[in-house]
Amino acid sequence: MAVNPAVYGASTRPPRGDYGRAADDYTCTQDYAAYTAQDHALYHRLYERQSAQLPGLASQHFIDALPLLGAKERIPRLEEVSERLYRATRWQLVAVPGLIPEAPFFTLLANRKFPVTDWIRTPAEFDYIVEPDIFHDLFGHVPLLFNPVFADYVQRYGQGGLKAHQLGACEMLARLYWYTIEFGLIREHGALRAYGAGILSSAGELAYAVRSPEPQRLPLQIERTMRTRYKIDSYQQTYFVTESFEQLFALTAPDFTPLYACLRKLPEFAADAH
Ligand code: HBI
Ligand code: FE
Repeated sequence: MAVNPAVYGASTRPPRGDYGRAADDYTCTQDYAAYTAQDHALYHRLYERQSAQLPGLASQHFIDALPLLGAKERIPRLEEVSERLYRATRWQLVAVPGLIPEAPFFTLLANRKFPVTDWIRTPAEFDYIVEPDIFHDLFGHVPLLFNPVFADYVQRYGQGGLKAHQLGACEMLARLYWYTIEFGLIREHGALRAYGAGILSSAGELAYAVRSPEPQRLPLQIERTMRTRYKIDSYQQTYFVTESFEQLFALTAPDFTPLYACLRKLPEFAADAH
């Protein structure tokens, strides 16, 4: 695939969407030497901006685990973080070229391997990026994989995903991912906090999700999340609040097969339905 110089500048790293370098399971190697000084500086700026606004807004589990990512001044080596993570919860990190199809994505999660996109956004995308990049995947997702209960939840989600794939129910299960792993809120000591990676890696949505009177916040309920559509190009209008990671894990214990059959007959909720 040709490199678009307008997007990639002088960087020698492979372009986003270059899946030619990926193995059959969609994993690739993190070409660490290809990151430019500008790439590392951008990671540092993103990290500084996000970490400064965590107190009072992010889950304490997330805040406590964040330093385990290592130095904030440069893009981490995935292998180093992976080794630390493996010692903590037996999860590993693998590099991927970007979004991958559902079946291989679920297979990795079911095997306690978290796919991390290996490229970083451009400086022009400092405030907003459509696809996940290494900052979203690492900063947003990896800290909570150091939490044993949350880590088990993500694995169980992957196992459920493989089953949903066979049942043609990925859309319903993807909503559960969206409203928990990406945009979940949690109540900690009576206060609302964010644990979803999409919120935690967003410059503006963190304060909005936790504090704004605008969006509605519903108690986490599997049936309702699976019936609720979501927007990918704006802040969420509905968030779901869990009481604990234990509750999250317990809610996903049942086999969803009969639930999918039941939900197919029910109407969906719009992203902003009350
Ligand atoms: N691939 N790399 C990557 N990261 C994701 O978050 C991701 C994906 N493929 C599929 C996918 N997410 C969604 O279908 C999940 O909801 C279920
Ligand atoms: Fe994500």
